[in-house]
Amino acid sequence: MKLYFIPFACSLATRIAVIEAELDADFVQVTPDAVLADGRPFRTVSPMGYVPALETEAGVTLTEGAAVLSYIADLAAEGVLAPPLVSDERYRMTMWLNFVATELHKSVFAPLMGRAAGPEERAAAKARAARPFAVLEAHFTEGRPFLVDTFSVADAYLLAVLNWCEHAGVPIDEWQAVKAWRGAMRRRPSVAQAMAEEMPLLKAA
Ligand SMILES: N[C@@H](CCC(=O)N[C@@H](CS)C(=O)NCC(=O)O)C(=O)O
Repeated sequence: MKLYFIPFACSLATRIAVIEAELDADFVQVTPDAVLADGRPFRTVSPMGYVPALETEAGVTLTEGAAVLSYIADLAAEGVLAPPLVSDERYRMTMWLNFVATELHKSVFAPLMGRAAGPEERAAAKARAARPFAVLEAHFTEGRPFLVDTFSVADAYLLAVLNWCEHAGVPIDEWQAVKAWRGAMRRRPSVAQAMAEEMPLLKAA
């Protein structure tokens, strides 16, 4: 399995998942020119040009973090990266994957991470943080260590996105339970290892 990534992008979640579940994967870094080592444009793998993207030797190609992470979760032993299939908790994990993708990643962080958005769009994106962060704050204030009952790929995705708060100017200090959860998650061995592996790549990029 090949996993296409950019250091400290949302694709960090796939590295956390692979480490957590002790799976085998070749991580392929997508460089800013988006041309792969064999000369193919990355868009031949991922039509939007986005990471994460997954390719298997059996010919499966997937994009969209929620789908890629669900696929990886199903490769792992049951209960390691996701609740059992067809359980209520499994649907809750899917709910959270979509929540992170739409309400946080694209709605709040995407306009704040690049340079394309002007001041008005940036201000609107920051304002949109209040509602989803309040939902997370309520969830973690109740003392829950994870988004669902056990660690899952949804936690990995949320952590990858929350890592961007400082760079994006999203004031995580306003949501202390979310900040504390991020700190605890960063101490989880799979997360610490994934971040340590990508940090030198980020610095070199
Ligand atoms: N809809 C995609 C979005 C993924 C996405 O935005 N990926 C970013 C990194 S976090 C990316 O690849 N950006 C590269 C680019 O915009 O060229 C998903 O949910 O996976």
